[in-house]
Amino acid sequence: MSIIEWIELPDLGDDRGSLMVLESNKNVPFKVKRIYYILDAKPDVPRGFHAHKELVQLAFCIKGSCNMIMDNGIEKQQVRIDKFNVGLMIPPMVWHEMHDFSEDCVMLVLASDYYFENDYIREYKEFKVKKRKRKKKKKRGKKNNVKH
Ligand code: T46
Repeated sequence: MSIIEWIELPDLGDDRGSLMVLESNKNVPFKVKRIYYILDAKPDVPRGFHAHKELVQLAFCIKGSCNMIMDNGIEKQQVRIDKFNVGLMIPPMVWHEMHDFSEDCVMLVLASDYYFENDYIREYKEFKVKKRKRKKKKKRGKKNNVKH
């Protein structure tokens, strides 16, 4: 399964301008509990460098653009978020980094939970260890479910 999942919003606008709508559990595939935005990010100062244990997020550059590196511990991909109506899903346990912000970039992020610093894994080594542990646990679960 790809680590890149885009959510595209239809533009409900008309000749007065564009209009985009985000609705919990409808076109946003989770219940939104928090919204934050990032602006005036410096083009040469990357951000992110963490994974979340449980949090699910959806990120749009409603203005401008930036690169996002997505890394699930096995596969790593870089995409450019550059359409105001196309957001990138950030699932749990995906290491993500934002690079090369355009000067006009306004990033809007919808999150499935309130802010808990405890949910962050900010050390790449720790992220890899946790991924390995989860993989082993999943394998064990599958083995135990095998019918003989
Ligand atoms: C993410 C990427 C895409 C809060 O107190 N409440 C909040 O809701 C947020 C988002 C941040 N903070 C505090 C935590 C830090 O002391 O604000 C400070 C800066 O946050 P951070 O360094 O985590 O910012 P980014 O841009 O590296 O990451 C942010 C989000 O934190 C993160 O969840 O996935 O954007």
